[in-house]
Parts: sequence; C-alpha cells; structure tokens
Amino acid sequence: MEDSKPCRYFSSVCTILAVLGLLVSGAASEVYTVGDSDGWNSAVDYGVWSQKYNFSVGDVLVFKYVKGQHDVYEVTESTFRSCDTSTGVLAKHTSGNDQVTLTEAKKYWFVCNVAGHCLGGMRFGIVVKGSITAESPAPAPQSGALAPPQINKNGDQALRGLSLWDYLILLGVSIQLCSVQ
Ligand SMILES: *[C@@H]1O[C@H](CO)[C@@H](O)[C@H](O)[C@H]1NC(C)=O
Ligand SMILES: [Cu+2]
Repeated sequence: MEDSKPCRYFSSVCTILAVLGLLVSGAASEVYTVGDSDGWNSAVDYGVWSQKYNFSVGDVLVFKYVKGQHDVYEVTESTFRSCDTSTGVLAKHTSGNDQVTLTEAKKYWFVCNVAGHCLGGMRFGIVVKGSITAESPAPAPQSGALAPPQINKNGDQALRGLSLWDYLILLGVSIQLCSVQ
C-alpha cells in the first residue's frame, strides 16, 4: 500500500511537467511575417525590418507575396552581398506563402531572385540566436541530423524543446522519489 504512493506522485508530476514544458517551450517559438503587414515586395526596406526583432532557433519566418511576382532564396553572405545567385543558394521557396523555420543558430541571408529585386532592396540578413534548449555552441551530431529542414508547426517545435528540459527535470524527480523510500 505504502509502496504505490511514490508511483502515483511520480505519474502526476510527470503529467504536470510535460504540460508545463509544452507551454513554456511553445511560447518561446515565434512566427514572424517578413515585412509585417506589407509582406514581401519591392516597396519595403528589409534592412530596417530585420532590425526590429530578435530571432531564436525554432522561430518561423513567413514570406507572403503573389506567387510568380517574387520568390525567396536563402543564400550565403557573399551571394547576399553580390545578388549573384549563380552560386551560394542554400534553399529556394516559391509558393507565395513560404514558411521558413530557423533551425540553426547562425546568420541567415535571404534575397528575392526576380531580376533586379535583390539589388533593389529585397534582401536582408538576420542573426538567429540559440534558444534555451539549444545553447551549446557545438551541438552533438545526432542520427537523423541530416534530414532536410521541414515545415514545422509550432507543436513540433514545442515537442522538440520539451525533451531536453523535461528529461533533466524528470531525472531529478525520479531520483528523489526513489531515494525517499
Ligand atoms: C533584442 O535583444 C537586445 C539585447 O538583448 C535588447 O536590447 C533588445 O531590446 C531586443 N529587442 C527586441 C525587439 O526584443
Ligand atoms: Cu521580388
């Protein structure tokens, strides 16, 4: 009878921590529409826009434009500076409602590849900082780390953030509960 008590405590603590972890890490992941209400077009100064926010790993950029009138290329810094996309293109997005999840702590560079638009100002760079759960400068390689970036909804981000924190907390809690008897 007495022995089942720690187990009951353990499972409710588990549930509470899991829910809290989801809330906290879910709240840390933001969605930014590039250009805010103006979207992605030739009339916006994206140098100014890119200074407005602090970006973290797990955040999502949304590029909104009329499909076919613009596009979004993620490029290297030198391609960003030259606007010459014959090299240095890391990813292409053309849907008109492109969701780009910032999966790494690094500098990201984006340009529009429609003729003249990059030189005309449709380009910006941002610094993406590590989130609380991804602060280590050299993350250990994981199996599956080579998987291509996916379009993630916030839920996926939250779940990814959940694991590190909560395993640590749960480990501490279970050690305490087990040593109490
Ligand atoms: C971004 O971070 C800096 C330094 O931590 C801070 O001073 C600034 O207020 C932040 N800006 C925004 C928009 O949160
Ligand atoms: Cu364009």
